[in-house]
Amino acid sequence: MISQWRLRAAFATRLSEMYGREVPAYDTLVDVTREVNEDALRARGTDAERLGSISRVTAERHGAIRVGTPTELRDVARVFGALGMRPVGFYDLREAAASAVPVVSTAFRPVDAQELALNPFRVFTSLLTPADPRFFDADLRARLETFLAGRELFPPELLTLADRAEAECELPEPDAERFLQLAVKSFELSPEPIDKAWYGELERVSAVAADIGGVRSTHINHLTPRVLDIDELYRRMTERGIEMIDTIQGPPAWKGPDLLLRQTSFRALAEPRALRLADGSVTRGALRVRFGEVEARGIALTPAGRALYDRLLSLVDDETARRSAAARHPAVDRTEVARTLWAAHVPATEHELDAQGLAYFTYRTAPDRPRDGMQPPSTIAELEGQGWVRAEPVVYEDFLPRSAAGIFQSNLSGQGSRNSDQEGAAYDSDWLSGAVGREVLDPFPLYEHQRHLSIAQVGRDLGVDIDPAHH
Ligand code: OOG
Ligand code: NI
Repeated sequence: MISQWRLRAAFATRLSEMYGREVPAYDTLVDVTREVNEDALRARGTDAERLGSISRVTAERHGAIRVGTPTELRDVARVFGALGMRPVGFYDLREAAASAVPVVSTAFRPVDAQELALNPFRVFTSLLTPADPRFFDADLRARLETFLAGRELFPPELLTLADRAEAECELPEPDAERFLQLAVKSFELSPEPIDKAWYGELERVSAVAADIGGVRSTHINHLTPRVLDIDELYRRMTERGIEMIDTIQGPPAWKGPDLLLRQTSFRALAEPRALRLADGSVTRGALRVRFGEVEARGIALTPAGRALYDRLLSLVDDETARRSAAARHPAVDRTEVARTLWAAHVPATEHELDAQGLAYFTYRTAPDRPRDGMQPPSTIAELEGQGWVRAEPVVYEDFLPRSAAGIFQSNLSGQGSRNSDQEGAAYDSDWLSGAVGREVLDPFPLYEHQRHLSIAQVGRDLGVDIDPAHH
């Protein structure tokens, strides 16, 4: 029998092999990532593993896919449900991006700590919003929905196997093999010719809309390895002559602990695709859609920490705009502005982040705790201060809407178009839960739950009732 986590790990590995064959630059990215991680491990020792063992980090990937309809999204949920992955988080990229990105998204991922430690594979999944009149008029919407209703992304055999794997939490070896083959195949780039006029019509609205609704299948858009030093990775990729996007999204490089998520990518590559012309003939063309992303993960922030992060993002925007307006020289370095603001507003140690309730930590009983028969104290702060417990950071397992929009945007060929006179269609997490047919989970309680479990365990270890409040 192949358990869910083994199925998930095997799927991630095979997807990686397939994507490396399709996009050779991805293999370069993975090689450079491995080198940077080995160097980080040499330089920083066990500290480099503070946010996950090197075996977890080396295997860690997130993919990105894009689908067109709620029905397709439901099938995606079945395929990932087989791998023990659930939809977590709601991201509205229509609002976060300046160019036309008519999608709302979630991420499928494992939710409990044990499963995440075994293999944290996750997939950022975006759903097209044809009902948003800022992007699609009634006529285009109708034709788009008809087109989407007529395609099948996943063969029924795959979905049947997926349902079984999810219900039984495992599959017998031959079925697991069949499941993996069919699942990986569903995310390959299709050789089927693309209707050039239809693709072009959608592309004028949005390159993302064309990538989703202009073709008859889905594909993996990128597969992202995790790196321990993203600034170093950016330098080394650039040295190798690979063109990177301008920035690293997310928090700036700074002297404090890694927080949330930092991401960057190499630019979308022109890939040969067969195009069908109006007269029915097929010609060779090229499309720039898929890119290579890399990420560095940090500590998960609490709602208060996240509010601080969001506030800093807008402060950075305002301050950059203010300085640009005042400067004769227009190139104000946003990164520099961000660094200064971070240093001024964010506590630079794990201990302070925890003490101020800004980030999530779990606690475990210290092996060298006092053994003098004294009664342990009952707050986390005292237990930690007196050497009874150690705090360990909880890694951020999710995404950031503004970064995601930045990643989408810096890889789009055109801006697309948006009719801002129209009122946008409203979507939220509940709507998406309805579309996907499963509850889209809020990430914060998941982190909170890990924290609580650890506090309960410490309480049992030490025989005390611990107050779970943040310090
Ligand atoms: C998804 C872009 C966002 C991330 O890691 O934030 C993303 C896409 O291009 O489909 O992958
Ligand atoms: Ni991504």
